[in-house]
Amino acid sequence: MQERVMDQAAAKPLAGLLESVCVEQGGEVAAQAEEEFRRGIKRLLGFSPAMYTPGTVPSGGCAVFLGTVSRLQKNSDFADLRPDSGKIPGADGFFIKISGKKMVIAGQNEAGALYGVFRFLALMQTGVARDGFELSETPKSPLRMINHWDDISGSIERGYAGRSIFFRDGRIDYEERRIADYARLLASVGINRISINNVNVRAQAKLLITEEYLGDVASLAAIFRRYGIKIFLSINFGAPWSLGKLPTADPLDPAVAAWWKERAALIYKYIPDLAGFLVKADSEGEPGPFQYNRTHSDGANMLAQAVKPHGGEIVWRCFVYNCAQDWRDPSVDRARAAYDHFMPLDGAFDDSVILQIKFGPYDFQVREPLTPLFGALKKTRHVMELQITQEYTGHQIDLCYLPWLWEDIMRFDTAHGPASTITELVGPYKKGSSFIEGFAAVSNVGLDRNWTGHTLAQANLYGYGRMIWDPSLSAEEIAREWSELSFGPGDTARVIAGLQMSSYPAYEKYNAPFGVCFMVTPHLHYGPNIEGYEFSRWGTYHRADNRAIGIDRTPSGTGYTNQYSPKNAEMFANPSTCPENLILFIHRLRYDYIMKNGETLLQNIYDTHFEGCDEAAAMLEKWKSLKNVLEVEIYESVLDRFERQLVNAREWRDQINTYFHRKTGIADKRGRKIYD
Ligand code: GCV
Repeated sequence: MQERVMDQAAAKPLAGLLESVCVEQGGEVAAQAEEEFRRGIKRLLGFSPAMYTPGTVPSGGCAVFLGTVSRLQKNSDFADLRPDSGKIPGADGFFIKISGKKMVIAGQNEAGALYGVFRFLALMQTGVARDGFELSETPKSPLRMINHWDDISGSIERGYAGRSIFFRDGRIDYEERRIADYARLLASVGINRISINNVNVRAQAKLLITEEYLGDVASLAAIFRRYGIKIFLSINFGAPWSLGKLPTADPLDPAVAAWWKERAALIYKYIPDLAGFLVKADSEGEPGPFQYNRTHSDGANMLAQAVKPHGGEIVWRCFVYNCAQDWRDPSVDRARAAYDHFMPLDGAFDDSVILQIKFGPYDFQVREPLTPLFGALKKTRHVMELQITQEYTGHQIDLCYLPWLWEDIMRFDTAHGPASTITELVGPYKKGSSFIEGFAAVSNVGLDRNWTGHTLAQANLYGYGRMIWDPSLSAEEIAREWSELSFGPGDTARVIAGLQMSSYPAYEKYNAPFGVCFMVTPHLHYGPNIEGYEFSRWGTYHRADNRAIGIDRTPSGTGYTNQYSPKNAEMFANPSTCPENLILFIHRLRYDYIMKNGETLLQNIYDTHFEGCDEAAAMLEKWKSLKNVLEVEIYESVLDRFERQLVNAREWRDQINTYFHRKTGIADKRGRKIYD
C-alpha cells in the first residue's frame, strides 16, 4: 500500500542530511529500525534515503549512522560513543546527535536503536530535532507491558473499540498487517511486553497452551518479536486438573509441579522467547492456591520453577479480595485486601516472580489512593497495573485523558524514606529497595478503524508508553506531543491538547464525588447507578444515609490508613490533611462538613456536578470550533462522542444531585435546578 506523504514543514530543514544512511546490520529488530527509518523519512519528506551497510558506503561517505552503540563504536569515530563519554545510554536506551553534516542514532541494544528511530522521527516532525540537537535517553521502567483482556471468542472484556485484533470464534485469527502495525505503534512508545489473552482464562482460552493453538501463538509472537516485544500468555491456575486431568492443581503436589514443567517445556519449544505467564489467581472466581490452603508464594513459585529454566517469568496479579462479601458486615474492608494478602509474603517469592499491583486498592476507579504496597514491599519484584481501556472512565465515549491521573500517581510520595515518590521508585529491581520495575496496563485497542473507538483516546495509549518510559513527564507535555504528532504543530493541536487536559477534571467532577467510588451502573460500568453496588457482594459500599456518607478507614474504622507509612497514615487519617479529592474514600463525613473552600461537603457535591456537566458542554462547543480544519470522518465521529458524553454527564449530574437532595432535603444554595 502507498504511504501518504505528510509533507510536514517542521521536518524539512533536515532533508539534505537524511539522503544517505549507513546502517549497522544486526538481527531482526535492527532490520526493523532500518525499515522504520526509511519508511518514516519517505512519509515525512517524500523521498527514500539511500541505505548502505558499513562495507558498501560510497566514497563521499554517509551523513547518518544508525545502529547499536557497540557496533558503531567499532565502525565509526563518534567521540560521543566512546565508553568514557558519559553519553552511553542504559538498557533499551538510545543516543541521538545531529551536528553539522553528521547525525547518529545509537541504541544501547537493537530495541534501543528502534526506539531511537521512532523518537527521532517524532522529534523531527515537531521541529525539535534540528542541527545541534542531542539526546541520550534510557527508559526508567525496564518492564513496559500491555495486557489484553481479549477473549478467544473475539469479544473483549471491558473493550470499547470493537472486537479483538487477535481472536475470532474460538480461534487465533488476525490480519497480519494490522498486528504488525500494532506492534509498530507499541514499539514507537517503547512497549516491550504484551499479554495477548484475558486474565480470566475461560473456555477454549485454556487451550492456548496446547499444541492445538501453540503454532498460531508462535506466529503471533514472531510478529511482535520483530519490534522487540515479547509475549506473555495468561494461564488458568486450575489447568492441571481442567486440562491435565490430574485430581488437583495443588501447587505443592509434585505431580502438579511436574505437569507445569512439562507443559512449559512444550510451550517453549514453540515460542523459545516467551516472556512467561500472567496469572489471575483466587480472584473473582478464578482458581488459585487458596483452594488448597496454600499461599500465593507457593502458587507463583511453583510456576516460576516451570518457566525459569527457559528464561521465563511469572507475572502474578495482586487483585485478590473477597468478592462474596456481606454488605451488612462493615468489618470487612475490600480496600485492605491486597496489602493484607501480599505484605506478609514480602521476600517469599522466587526471583522470577513479579507481582502486578493495581494502582489503587479497589479497581481502576476515577480517583483512588495508591495501594499501600508501593514503597512498602522491599524484597519482592513488582510492577504497577494501570488501565488504559476506559472501564470506569467513560468507555471511550466520554473523553477522559488518563495521563492526567497518572501524573498524580507518579508524583505520590509513599513517604517510606527519602526519594520515595512513585517517579523516584520506578527502576530496575534491587533486593532491599522498593523499586517498581515497571508497569502493565490494560489495552484500549480493538478492530475499530481508528484503533481506540474514540480517536482522541489514542492519546491514552500513547501517553501510557511515554509516561512509563519517563515518569517525570507531565500530562500536559504528553498531550501537546500527541496532538502535534497527530494533527501537526499549530492551533488545532493546541485546542486538542487543551481538550485533553480539561477532560479528566470534568469527568471526575460529574462522576462519583470526592473519591467515594462505585456509584456506577453495575457490571456495565458506564453511567450512574448510585446504589447499584450498595447491597451487592463486591465490597464497594458508600453507605450514604441522610446525615453522612463514606467509610471510616482510619484507625477508628477499618484501620486501612495504617497500611501506609507512618507519615501518610497520619496524613490520611486526619480529614484536614487528607487530600480532598480522596476524602470520602478515607472518611465518613457529615454533609455539613466544611471543606477547604469554606462550603459544606454537600454544596461541594452540587457544585462539582454542575461544573463537570458545564465543562462537558464546553468541550463539545470547543470541538465544534474545529469543524473546518479537521478531516470530516474524525470530526464527525468525535462530535458524536462529545454529544453522547454530554448526555452521560447530565445523567450523572442530575442523578447525583437529586439523590443527595432527596437524602438531605437541603437545597443548592445557588438555586440551580435539581430534580425531585
Ligand atoms: C478481567 C474488574 C473488571 C473485570 C476484570 C477484573 C480484573 O473486576 O470489572 O472485568 O476482569 O477487574 O482486573 O481482573
